[in-house]
Amino acid sequence: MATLRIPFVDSHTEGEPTRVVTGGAVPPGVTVAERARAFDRDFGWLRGAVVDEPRGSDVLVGALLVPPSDPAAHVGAIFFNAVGALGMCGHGTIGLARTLVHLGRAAAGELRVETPAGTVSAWIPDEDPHAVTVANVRSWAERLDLELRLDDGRTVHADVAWGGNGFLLVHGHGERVDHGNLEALAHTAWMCRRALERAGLATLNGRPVDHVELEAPAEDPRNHGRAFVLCPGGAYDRSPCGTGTSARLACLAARGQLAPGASWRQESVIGSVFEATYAPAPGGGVLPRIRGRAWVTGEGTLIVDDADPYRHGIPAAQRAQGARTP
Ligand code: PYC
Repeated sequence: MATLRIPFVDSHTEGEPTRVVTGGAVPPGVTVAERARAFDRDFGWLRGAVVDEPRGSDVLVGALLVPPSDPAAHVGAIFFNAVGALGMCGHGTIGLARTLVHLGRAAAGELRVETPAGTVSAWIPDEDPHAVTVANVRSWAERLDLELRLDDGRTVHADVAWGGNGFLLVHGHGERVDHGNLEALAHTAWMCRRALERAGLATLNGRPVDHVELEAPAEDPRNHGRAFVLCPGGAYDRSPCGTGTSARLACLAARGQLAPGASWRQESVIGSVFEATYAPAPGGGVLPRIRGRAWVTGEGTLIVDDADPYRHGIPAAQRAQGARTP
């Protein structure tokens, strides 16, 4: 019987986990975007083995290290979750940077990471063993103040924006954005996503608008905003979501509500915080910078035994109903 061994390092970024796969399979392609398409097409077995139950969960984001095509990049990374490859992942980039420091493969300074959405920089400071600042890809507001009618008759207003992934940012939803209200938040977010699909507006930049951010005022007076973020597979982001915060900066900038260089502190639904700023981007939109903290939580080897019926994960259809299901 063959046994595949997959080395990994786990971390969490402001509560949201990342599992970096440090060796093994490399999907074919030249750019990381091409490799991510090959990953989605032919490497479902690896995705399932790394992030699906029983080794992982819907919450977990994987990061597969691949060779970059951008000569300026130090490393390539395909971020992925229960559904497939992501365009970019802010919390994942922070976790990846801290993981590479932990492994002795990166040091204080700039780490450039090619992702499917473009090359981003992770700035690793000398003075703080957990912080990383990510200079994300260009982000922009595609539509502001869409009116959407939900299945339950509510009307909400929402923006569509790109932050490395496609986001629907919803205001006026009437939900309490706190940890005690997760079921209602997930239900409302799914209804928003369905309403966007009905409106025929669920793609942007050739990618799905599959992340939903329910906005709310900050609870802590030191912060500026709060959000519940529903990820494509149905899990909610425990961190404030780096690409989601980038999308929010783009909308704030488009409305003239946040000046370049001004600080925006975004709370997650569990109260963890990313600190963000932006510079105007040539060609429109913003260039976000997101600062957060990550901790390495484990390292080891996944064992994928040919005799194990769930070696490539438990298929979604067989998993318990609940968070994944609208
Ligand atoms: O931090 O960008 C992010 C992210 C995307 C999905 C989960 N986290």
